[in-house]
Amino acid sequence: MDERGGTILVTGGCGFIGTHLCHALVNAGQRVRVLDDLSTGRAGGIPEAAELIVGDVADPVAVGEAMAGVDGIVHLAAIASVARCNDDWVASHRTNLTGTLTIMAAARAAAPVPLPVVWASSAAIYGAARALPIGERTAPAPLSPYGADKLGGELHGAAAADLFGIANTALRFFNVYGPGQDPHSPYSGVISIFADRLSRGEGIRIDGDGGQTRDFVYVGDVVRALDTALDRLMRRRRLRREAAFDAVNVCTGRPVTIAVLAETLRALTGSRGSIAYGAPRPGDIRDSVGDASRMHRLLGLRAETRLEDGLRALIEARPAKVA
Ligand code: NAD
Ligand code: UD2
Repeated sequence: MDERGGTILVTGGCGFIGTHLCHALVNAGQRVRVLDDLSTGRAGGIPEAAELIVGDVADPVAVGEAMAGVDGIVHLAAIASVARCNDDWVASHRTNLTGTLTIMAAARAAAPVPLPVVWASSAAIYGAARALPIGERTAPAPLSPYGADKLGGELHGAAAADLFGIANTALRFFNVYGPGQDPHSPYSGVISIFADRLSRGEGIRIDGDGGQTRDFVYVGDVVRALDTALDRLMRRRRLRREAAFDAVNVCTGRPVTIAVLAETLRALTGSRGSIAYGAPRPGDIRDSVGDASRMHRLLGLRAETRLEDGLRALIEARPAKVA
C-alpha cells in the first residue's frame, strides 16, 4: 500500500470482498469511495471514513460522479452468483459485462492518462478444465452466463489496454471464503453454509460423494492481491509505463475435497451436527484447483492463510456459537 495517497474507488465495496478491502485500505490511511447499489451489499459494513455513493455500475452518470478525482479503481461490483445469473440472464449481463465496460470507459476518459483498473474476474471462465492445476493459459470455456460475462470483460480489458491505454488487471478469484459471507442465501458458498449450520449444531448435506475438490482462498489473501495489483498499476502509471492487460489466478494451488472440508469444520466447531450425503448438484464441476505461480511472479504474493486458520477466523467472527 506504499506511499500511494489519493482516492481509490471501490465498486461493489459493500459486498463480502469489498467490505474487507475497504477496511484494509482505510486502515492503511487510504481515502476510499464506494459505488454500490446495495443489491446484495450492506451499507453498514464499510468503514465510516469511506464515502458511499449508492448507484448502478452500469449507469455512466453514476460512474462519472463516482470517478471524479479518483486515482485508481478496484471494480468488484457484480451479480456474483452463477445461479442468480442463470435466473436473471439479461439483467446480470448488464451488471457483469456492461458494468465492467462502463468502468473502463470512464477510466479511459481520465486525462492525461487513463486510470488503472483492477477488477474481479473468476475461475468460472475456465469451466470444467481437463488439466489440473488450472493455469492462466488454459483455454477458457465458461459453462454459464456468469463465466461468459467475466470472460467478455477480459476480452474487452485486453483490447482496452492495447487500443485505449487502460492498464487493467483481471484477478481470477477461485472460491473465496471468510468472515462476513452470507450463509443464508440460496446462492451461498459451501463454507459459509457448513460453518453456519455446524456452529449452530445443525447437520449439513454433501452433494455427491464428497470427493469433488475446490481451491478455497481466504478473503484476507484476496484483499492483499487486489491491493498489490493496484499498487503495481499505479506505480507503472506514475512511471509512464505502457498500459497492459494481465489476467492472474488468485488461488492457493491446494485442492480440498468437500468431505475433508466438512470434517475439518466439524472438528473446529466442536459440532455434533450430522454429515449427510445427497445427490450430486446438477452440472457440478468435479475438480477446481488453480496454478498460483503467476500470482507469485507478477505480484510477489502467495495465498498464505492455511485453511484451518481461515476457517477458525470465520468461526470466531460469528456473532454467537451454540454448537
Ligand atoms: P457480493 O455479492 O458480496 O458483492 C458484490 C457487490 O456488488 C455487492 O455489494 C452488490 O450490492 C454490488 N452490486 C451488484 N450489482 C451492482 C450494480 N449494478 N451496481 C453497483 N453495485 C452492484 O460478492 P463478492 O463475493 O464480494 O464478489 C465480489 C466480486 O468478486 C464479484 O465481481 C464476483 O463476481 C467476484 N468473485 C467472487 C468470488 C467468490 O468466491 N466470492 C469468486 C470469483 C469471483
Ligand atoms: C463457486 C461460486 C460460483 C462460481 C464458481 C466458479 C459460490 C456460492 N459459487 O461455485 O459463483 O464463481 O465457484 O467456479 O461462491 N456443496 C455441498 N453442500 C452444500 C453446498 C455446496 O456439498 O450445502 C458442494 C457443491 O455441490 C460443490 C461444492 O460444495 O461441489 C462447492 O460449492 P459452492 O457453491 O460453494 O462453489 P462452486 O465452486 O460450485
